[in-house]
Amino acid sequence: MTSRNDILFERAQKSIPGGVNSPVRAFRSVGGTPRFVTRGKGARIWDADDKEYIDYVGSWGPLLLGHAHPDVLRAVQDSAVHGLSFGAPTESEIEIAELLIKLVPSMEMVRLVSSGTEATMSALRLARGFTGRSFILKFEGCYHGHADSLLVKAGSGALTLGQPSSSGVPPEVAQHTLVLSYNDSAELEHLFKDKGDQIACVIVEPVAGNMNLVAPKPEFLRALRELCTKHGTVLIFDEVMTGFRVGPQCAQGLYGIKPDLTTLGKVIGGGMPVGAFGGRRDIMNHIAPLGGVYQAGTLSGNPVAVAAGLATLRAIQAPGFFDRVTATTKALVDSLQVRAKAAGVVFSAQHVGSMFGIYFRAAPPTSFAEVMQCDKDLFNKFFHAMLDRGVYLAPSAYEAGFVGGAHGEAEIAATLKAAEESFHSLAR
Ligand code: KE4
Repeated sequence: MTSRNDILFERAQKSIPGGVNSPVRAFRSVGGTPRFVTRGKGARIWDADDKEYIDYVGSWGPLLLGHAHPDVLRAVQDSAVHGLSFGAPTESEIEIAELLIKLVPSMEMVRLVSSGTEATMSALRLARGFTGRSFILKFEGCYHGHADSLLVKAGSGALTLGQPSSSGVPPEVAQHTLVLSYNDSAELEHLFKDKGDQIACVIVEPVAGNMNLVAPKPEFLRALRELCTKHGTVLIFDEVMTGFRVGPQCAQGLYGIKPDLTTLGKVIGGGMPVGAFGGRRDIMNHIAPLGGVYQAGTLSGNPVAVAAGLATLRAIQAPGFFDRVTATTKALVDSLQVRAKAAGVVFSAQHVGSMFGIYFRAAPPTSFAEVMQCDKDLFNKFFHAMLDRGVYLAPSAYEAGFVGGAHGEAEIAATLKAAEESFHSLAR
């Protein structure tokens, strides 16, 4: 019988480029037909054929609480009955701003937007306006959304599709984007010695999650902080993915490094469109209407989206939440490696908090170059073997995976059973 996913995908491609509203969803690198999701509950989602999957994508990170969490649904419904959007300030925006300032160590002021891309794009403009400089520094394989300046050697969907530097970005723009290797402190020292006083900002994923997961070397983050301080460069931690994902105080709390600005998204909206940028008050005071750096948004701080975000941020403060979700992720990662070894498959895995990486390579990569050494074909085979067995991993070798509070012993046991069978199917 023809799958409804195939029928829907064929129909979608007639009206939507690639049949999707975000490229990485198209299964282009893993092959096959994307699953059209009809509903989600807890750690599980169902596709158009009503097939059930244990979900490790979680909408690419936002669903830390799991799908359709009752507290979040109630908050959305309670807000929506009073209207969807006003284009005027609301008290809930003050509440989420105060909560983010309380939870994020470096945040003194914060502005809400509607996506991670808007957050990073705005933070970049703010850093350039604050310093009067034009150069920005990013790292190969890191993805910070699709603003022009940032689509240079980017990760995530750009890397997945094999076009890390997007067409359509004028050379005059791209030339101001400097790119170095993630985790390479020597390159960093050399560049800052040469150009440090011309660099407006460094934007970095404090734990890289868009070239698969690459953990930071402690000396790398320290070098970034020291060099930015020395040269008056704004250090931006792009915590759109790591924010409240790697720990209760984000990556900056986990590693004890204070950036000057932080960008957030995903978890802080709980599945609804919320992004944010914030940090030092003396920098944020340059944002309109206070200062000369313009930034705006019709739906910024949307009350229904903020209600979902507030409910999520409050629910994850529950005693033991982060310990439990981190322990579950560790158990998954450790057990996957045991099963791969038993099947004779060259495989490694690691996690930071509740985000994890799996690699068909003997050891977790510590750089973009090492990520490129992973066996992508074997990943693709493993992806489909797991999908067939009801486990939904990210459809790309260059993405991280996510465990949420709804993943329990049953989900982990079922995942490991599917993995054992999948690893053995690879070895054949
Ligand atoms: P959005 O504009 O997609 O909300 O956020 C962009 C962004 C910024 N910074 C980081 C560190 C990010 O990971 C992202 C978005 N992440 C990808 C997944 N790797 C979103 C998935 C997609 O593009 O469909």
